[in-house]
Amino acid sequence: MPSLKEKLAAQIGPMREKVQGILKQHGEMKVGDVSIAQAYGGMRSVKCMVWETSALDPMEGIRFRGFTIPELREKLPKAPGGEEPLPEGIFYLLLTGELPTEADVQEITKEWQKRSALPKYLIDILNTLPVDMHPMTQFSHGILALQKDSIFAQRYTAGMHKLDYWDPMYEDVMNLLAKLPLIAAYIYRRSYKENKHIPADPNLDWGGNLAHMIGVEPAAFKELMRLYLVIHSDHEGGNVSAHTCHLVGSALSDAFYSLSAAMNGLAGPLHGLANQEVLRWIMDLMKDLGGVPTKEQLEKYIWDTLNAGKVVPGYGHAVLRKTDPRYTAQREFALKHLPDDPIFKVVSMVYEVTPDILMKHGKAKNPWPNVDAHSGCLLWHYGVTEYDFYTVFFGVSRAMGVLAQLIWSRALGLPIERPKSVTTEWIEAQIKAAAAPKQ
Ligand code: CMX
Repeated sequence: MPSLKEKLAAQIGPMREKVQGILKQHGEMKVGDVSIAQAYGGMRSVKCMVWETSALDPMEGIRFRGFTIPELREKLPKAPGGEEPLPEGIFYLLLTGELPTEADVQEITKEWQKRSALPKYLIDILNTLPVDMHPMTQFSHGILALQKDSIFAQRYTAGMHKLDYWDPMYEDVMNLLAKLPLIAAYIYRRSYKENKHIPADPNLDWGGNLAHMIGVEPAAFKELMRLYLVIHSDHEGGNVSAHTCHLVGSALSDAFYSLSAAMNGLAGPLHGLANQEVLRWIMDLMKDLGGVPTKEQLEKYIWDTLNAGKVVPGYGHAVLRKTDPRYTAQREFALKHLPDDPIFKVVSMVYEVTPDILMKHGKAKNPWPNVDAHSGCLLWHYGVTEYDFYTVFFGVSRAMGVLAQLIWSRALGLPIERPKSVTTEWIEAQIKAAAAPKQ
């Protein structure tokens, strides 16, 4: 059986040839135009980036290398006795485009265990941070600190051929992914559990170990972690965390610089931080309304949120135009494992009433829930109630997608990103020129 790295190495040559052929024969073919509204409006739908690992359809939702979430829940290898897919399997798929065997997945588990030890300097740096610093800030610091040991940066300084970039990038990515659950758990336990830490269990997989080191032992929570880490891993290339990783990496910044930057984008409330905002909003709502609200109370609460000029967290999306399949997967998990949980009840009621209200409100292009509308209630159910931490789980997962793509970006020799910006003055001049009578 070829190792993951050997498999990847064998794919890189043919893929390089394919891309070079496309560029040579069709490089001038147009794939889209950009309007003034898109230039001012966050570049929505502008096709200007290649992202191999996943693709997002507005109506259907995400496909990872062509596979939907239900397909992956069925086809990816599971932990012994488990029903949810192992995150190691999605990483294999994202990187190679092929479904892994049980043996492929076990190899990754072992490889990540081997590379997982946190260096003392990292622990020392984390220990200097205020314990009440937001966990995402601590997480970003931790990832950045590991840059000290970047193999890519060392090999670049020593002098490396362009065609070899992918190799040390692969090594850095594997080292970084191996360590992320330990960094996350370290931050969680120092912030909320009196700095008392739980060592990794060498018999557990990557996701199961994260659950274990957080300190939540029920088997169902390990299953939740595995599902969570799979479904949050990638969402094509244009979202803020993915695009940030891609952009920073294009300057040949290594995986540590690139992922740390990506995490700073994920920490924004319109992106990954929305998962903590959802739980904060639900907790405030339940406090104000004295528990699970009536439908009328909930409708009024949502209108009050909108009328106060705030967003309903967990609803809307820049690309999706229907319920996010990542939401649906989590709802299925809740219906199976925690159907009577009061917060799940509120989440379900919010799902019943919010889309209609957002449609009446008339602003959001997508009134349906996204991934973040559901994740917090599952974590809360198993006792992870510190919702400021939730985006770190998202970050551990998102690292797999953006770093798999980062390896491919270096393998394909994608250049430094440098789109063209324009001024309002330039735009006005274009409008004037277009309106002038033709000579
Ligand atoms: N509640 C209230 N208003 C909303 C809204 C919501 N959930 N979603 C969109 N809108 C508003 C926008 O703020 C915007 O208002 P203005 O015209 O006043 O600026 C208007 O509707 C149009 O926005 P849009 O084109 O539908 O949405 P965008 O592509 O600009 O933004 C998103 C997408 C996700 C940032 C937005 O829907 C939002 O803020 N949702 C709530 C936060 C959230 O759940 N984010 C997580 C997204 C998933 C993820 O990345 O993790």
